[in-house]
Amino acid sequence: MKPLRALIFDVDGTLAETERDGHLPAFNAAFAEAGLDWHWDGPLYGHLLNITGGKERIRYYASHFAPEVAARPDFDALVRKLHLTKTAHYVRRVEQGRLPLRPGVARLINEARQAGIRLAIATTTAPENVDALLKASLGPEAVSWFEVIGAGDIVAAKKPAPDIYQWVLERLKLTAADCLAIEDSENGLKSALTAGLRCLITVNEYTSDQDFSGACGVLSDLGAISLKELSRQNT
Ligand code: XBP
Ligand code: MG
Repeated sequence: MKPLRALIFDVDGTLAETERDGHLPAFNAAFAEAGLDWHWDGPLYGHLLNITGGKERIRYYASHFAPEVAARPDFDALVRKLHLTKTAHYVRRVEQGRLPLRPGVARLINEARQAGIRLAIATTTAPENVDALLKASLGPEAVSWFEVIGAGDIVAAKKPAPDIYQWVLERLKLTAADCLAIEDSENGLKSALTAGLRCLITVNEYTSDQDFSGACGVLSDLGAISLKELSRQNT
């Protein structure tokens, strides 16, 4: 049994309920600001979440629901602008304290730090979103607690591809067997498993009906699991 040496956290849906309370309203605010009559509601967003990456999600939506916009010669520039605007709206919502951490997350992060277990992030979201969430929820020093933050476009192939977890493992200089991934979605689970990691799932309203075959555990949240039990998940 290899001792647990690092926890690698996913962000969206795992650290906080960021999709429902952050990204979705931020996307809609960006569309309105751009004068687009696009409005993503909860059920549609739940479907669109199968596409990881905000820019990729916008592209997918336009190609399927607004082909006339996708055909515009300035579409690439429009996607970039929409995503920058959306990220600004998201960060503002985070900084307003509207996205609290999910149960048990802060406690486990503190317990891991006290136990000398290293921390990292492997997420599809933009790095500025990660910084904002960690600072707003754990304080200005919190970003430095995570030795490696793998986020957004740092890898070309996003989840469910394993690239982001492989990128993080390389910079931690650890093997997959040394670490445990904590995720919320089927895409995130596939990414972690393909990278050779054991993965604990904490479900949320968007992911509760997904297929978590291969996960070492599926929980409603981290509120009741101790670091010791978490360490045992890594055997
Ligand atoms: C979830 C994602 C991200 C967010 C939106 O990331 O797929 O794309 O939905 O963030 P995670 P961006 O791996 O943390 O679950 O618009 O910055 O991509
Ligand atoms: Mg997630």
